[in-house]
This record gives sequence, structure tokens and C-alpha cells, in this order.
Amino acid sequence: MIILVLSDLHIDPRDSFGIFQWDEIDLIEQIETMKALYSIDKVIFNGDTFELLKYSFNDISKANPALMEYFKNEDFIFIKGNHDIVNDFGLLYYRIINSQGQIIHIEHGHNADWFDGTRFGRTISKFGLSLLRRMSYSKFLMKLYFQIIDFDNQISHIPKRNNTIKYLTYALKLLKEHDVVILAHTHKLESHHTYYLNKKKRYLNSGSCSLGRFQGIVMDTETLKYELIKENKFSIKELYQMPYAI
Ligand SMILES: [Mn+2]
Repeated sequence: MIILVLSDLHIDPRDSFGIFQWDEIDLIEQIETMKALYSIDKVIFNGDTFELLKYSFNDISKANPALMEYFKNEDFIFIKGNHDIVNDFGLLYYRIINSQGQIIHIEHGHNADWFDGTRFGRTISKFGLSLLRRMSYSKFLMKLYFQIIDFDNQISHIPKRNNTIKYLTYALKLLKEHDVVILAHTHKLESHHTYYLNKKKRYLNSGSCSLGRFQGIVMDTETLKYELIKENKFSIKELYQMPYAI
């Protein structure tokens, strides 16, 4: 099976605070091009697909009706991230076991955070969220709120890049039990290999499709060969003309 893992789209009602910055039709076209190019069987959205901390699902759907319809595809799998955990949509993680018994574990990765990974942290962030909803009439207050909670950088934006070691450590723990771990959340597309009891282990991060970028991972679940996808809007069409191998 060939999978495409995408993450951190942060789909919003295309508001000036948002980081989605995609035209919904362009994004659909981009995904469809990738599916054809790599003969993708399943597309896995690895969390933070929707920006539900700042907007309601209703407002997001209204602004992106074609995308919402497109997401009904039964070959699409949705995993929860910290920005869309408030919805009852999506899985906590997704696991694939191939014919050799190798396990590919895919999750968003925010469980490595104090805010999202502990019950106390989640309670505090929920409280912050309800406050935010009440004061969303004021852009000034919203901005201030995001600045205040940014000290632990979990809720407002993107985990800081120098913090990626935290997620690497978390991935290493998961790799004791799995052969491949794919996280997201950091918005940093990356891959690391290591060996554990002579078994090759792979930690990958699917990056982000926000800000008009198109990043992700294509993997053959049988051979565990993969490719990191890093494109900007529209350039994928040029890639389509090129020979490739995964
Ligand atoms: Mn996240």
C-alpha cells in the first residue's frame, strides 16, 4: 500500500489570523496530482487539519465547501491534532502492520507537550479556549491571549523549531514498539534513522501544508521506502513531468 501523509493544514475561514492560505480548489488539485503521481492508496491527515481553537467547524465548512465534500472520500483518514482535538472527528493515532509484521505508527505528536499531554495541561488550555471564544470580538485581546500562552508555544502557533528534540525523544520512545513513527505538529519536515536491537527504525515528520506549502510523506508500507515531499503551490505540476522512484 502506498500512503500519503499530510498534516497541519490549519484550515480556517480564510481569515487574516489564519495560516491555511490555500484556495480550496488548488489544494484539492494538488492532492489529486500527488495521488496520480505516486498511485496513492490512502491519504492520512496527521492532525491539525482544522483550526478549531480559533474558529467553529461551521464557519470553516462554510468557507471551504468543496474541500469538506472532498474530505468525505473513504480512502482518507483523519487523525486528531491539538488544534482539532475539540471536535469528535478523527482518530488518536493510526497504525499499519505490513505483511512482514512491521508496524507504522502515525500520530500528531502533541502528547509530547505538557499542555496537551497531561490532564492538568488540557484543563488549563480548555479554560483558555473558552475565554478566547468569549473575547473573540476583540482582535487586540485575541492577539494578547496568543502572546501570553505562547510561552509554552503549544496552543497558539507552532512549536518552536529548537524544541524539536522533545518530539525526537518522544518518537524514540515510540520506536521501541514500532518500526516507523510518523509525527507532525512541529511543522518541520524531517527524517531520522536509528537502530534498536539491530532493527532499523525510522522517525519521520510530515511537516505542514499551511502557508501555501505542500509538504508530506509518501511511503510504501511494504518496503518502508519513503520520500519527503516539499513543494510550493503549483510547482507540483512540473514535478509531474519528471521520472521518479520511491
Ligand atoms: Mn499541532
